[in-house]
Amino acid sequence: MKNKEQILNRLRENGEFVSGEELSEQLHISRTAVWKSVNSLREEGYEIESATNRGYRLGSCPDRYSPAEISAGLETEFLGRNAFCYASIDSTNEEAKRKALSGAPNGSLFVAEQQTGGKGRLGRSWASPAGTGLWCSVLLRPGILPLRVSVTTLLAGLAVDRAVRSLTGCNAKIKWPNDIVIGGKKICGILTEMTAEVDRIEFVVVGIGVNVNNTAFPENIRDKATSVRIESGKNLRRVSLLQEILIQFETLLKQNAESDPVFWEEYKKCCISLGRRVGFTRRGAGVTGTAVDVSPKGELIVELEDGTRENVTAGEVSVQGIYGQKVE
Ligand code: BT5
Repeated sequence: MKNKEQILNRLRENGEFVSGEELSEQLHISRTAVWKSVNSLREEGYEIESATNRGYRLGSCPDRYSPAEISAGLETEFLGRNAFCYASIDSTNEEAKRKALSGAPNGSLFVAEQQTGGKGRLGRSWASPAGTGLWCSVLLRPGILPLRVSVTTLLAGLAVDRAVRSLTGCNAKIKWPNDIVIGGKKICGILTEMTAEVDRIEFVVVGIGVNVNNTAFPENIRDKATSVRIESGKNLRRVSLLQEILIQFETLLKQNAESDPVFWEEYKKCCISLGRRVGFTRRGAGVTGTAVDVSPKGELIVELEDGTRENVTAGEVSVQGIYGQKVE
């Protein structure tokens, strides 16, 4: 561990003033080295108070993604324990896949301040400007996956929903299968990708994009995108949101939530698609109906005009009347 990280840990653990002498003794470095590290931490945005004869005390920490910030107070067992942070990257999903192929462990987290090639489903792009959002991916190896991989997206969706609700009090809803919306606009999208051999899943990457502190959006998504900041009026610490999502997601994964009716009850309560008109394609033809339920496999159950019901998997389903209109 670098001097800087060790000093940060000591100050964080202690919470009060720690003398330069104590730090230098504990870490076996000179007082000058302590002082240099403190200054370097200040340059990174850490507020570190110093007082004669008392030493240094940690004030606020920057809202920047770093392994030290992410792991501070993170109460997970494996999710996010191994964190890779980038100032800029093409796509955290792509990076997660690259690192998965070179052996990154289960639960590894990839997070970037900015993505230059952020992706949505079906080749769509995901706007990922610097400094405002949470653009991250987690790598899951088979042991921890739900029986059906598609359910993983739903678990991640509920984890984000719970985290946003608990940190902001906003009435965040899930648009089946992979969007989180507040007041009719999208704050989050989830992209789950799988790498498998004929009979065996190698790994799954769950990419989560949340608009956290954005105050404006590009023209093409302005009427359907919003952010936690816009909806709650609060500037949320992105690292705290990330930690809460990781805790919630890991809890759901470890509980095998999809085999528990209580999970489905909560999911359906949050699912804004139910009771709405939806459109999807069946054998190349457009079909419309009303979404009435979600199956235990995570499919959307749609009632067609003739009263028959169809189970729709997460392919291309459009839910009408959500974006661009207020939904309570
Ligand atoms: C999604 O796709 O909603 C999945 C988005 C996943 C993004 C994360 S970020 C971290 C990880 N790394 C990646 O490269 N991706 C994942 P989809 O349902 O296809 O929605 C995409 C559509 O949402 C676009 O066509 C736009 O209309 C709209 N969109 C793009 N950027 C947006 C944003 N920042 N906020 C809200 N809507 C957006």
